[in-house]
Amino acid sequence: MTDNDQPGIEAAGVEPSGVDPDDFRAGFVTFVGRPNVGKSTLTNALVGEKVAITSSKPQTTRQTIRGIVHEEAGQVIVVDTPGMHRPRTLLGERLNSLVQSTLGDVDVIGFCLPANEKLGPGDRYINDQLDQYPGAKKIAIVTKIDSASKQQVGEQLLAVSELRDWETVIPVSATSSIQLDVLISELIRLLPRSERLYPDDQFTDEGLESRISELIREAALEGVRDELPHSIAVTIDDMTEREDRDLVEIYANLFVERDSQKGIILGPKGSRLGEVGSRARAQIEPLLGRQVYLNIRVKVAKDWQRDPKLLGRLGF
Ligand SMILES: Nc1nc2c(ncn2[C@@H]2O[C@H](COP(=O)(O)OP(=O)(O)OP(=O)(O)O)[C@@H](O)[C@H]2O)c(=O)[nH]1
Ligand SMILES: [Mg+2]
Repeated sequence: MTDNDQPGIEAAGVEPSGVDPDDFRAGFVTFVGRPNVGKSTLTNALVGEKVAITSSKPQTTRQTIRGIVHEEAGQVIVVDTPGMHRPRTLLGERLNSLVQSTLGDVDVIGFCLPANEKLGPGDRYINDQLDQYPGAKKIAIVTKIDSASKQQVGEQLLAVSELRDWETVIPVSATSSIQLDVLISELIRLLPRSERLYPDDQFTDEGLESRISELIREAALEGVRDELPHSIAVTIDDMTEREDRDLVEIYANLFVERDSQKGIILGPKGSRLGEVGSRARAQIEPLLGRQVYLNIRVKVAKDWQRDPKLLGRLGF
């Protein structure tokens, strides 16, 4: 029990909660790491709302997405980024440079490394890149500790500690909510004193259309294998509120790179696409608070990941 919990005893300038309003902190944090290490899942868990899509396929995230964590002591703006990797396509190169341009602007970089995989060359490559951003404070986050043994977690913490002089190293699990409060308070501690940067009720700055196209892509990623996840892109053609009914009509395009992939996405008699549509709708309806009619057209944009013109049209 602190003094502030006792009725009538309040230090000057300190609110009953013990938070000094003059010490409010706010700023930007970016999670970086290899694809699939859990950056977006962690972003969502901290924000408390799904602002970024996640999947078991590497390279799920393709844009920087801001999620806002509101706490009494501060506001953490988490910038979720694509995973960094050795690029094999023009898309891969664009994603890496997107991450690099984000890193130059943030207060804190959180390097995510999974507890259940030994530190490898991909991690060392990213760690070396971090030298280019002396302006950002750097912490290491050992993710997915629920899926590793105590010994594995211990060994990973040790290995990670040796990479550089981190401000702190924190083991967490986003899916089992372990140590997320510790991570948030450490992040706030490392941010500059600042006014709130976003209104209290805002959790992301992603536009609605972009969130919807991402939810469709997430639904389409489920159950596809090999190269196909990378080949999927989704755009929204049209979104119309029906005046005669409480309904929003959404027309989306789902792009793949080859005719053979189109067949896989459609499935026998279009059954697979139907499942993708209902999975996506189940997520979009609560987001809009409305009933949704969703029409997804599957189109081939040949080798779009390597085609500068098509990449531009798809928003990269
Ligand atoms: N067991 C466990 N799995 C997790 C945890 N966090 C994420 N995952 C899983 O790891 C996979 C990848 O998660 P994402 O959050 O999409 O990973 P990412 O780092 O954003 O991946 P990219 O966007 O592709 O770079 C998904 O299947 C998640 O469910 C965790 O704390 N524990
Ligand atoms: Mg991601």
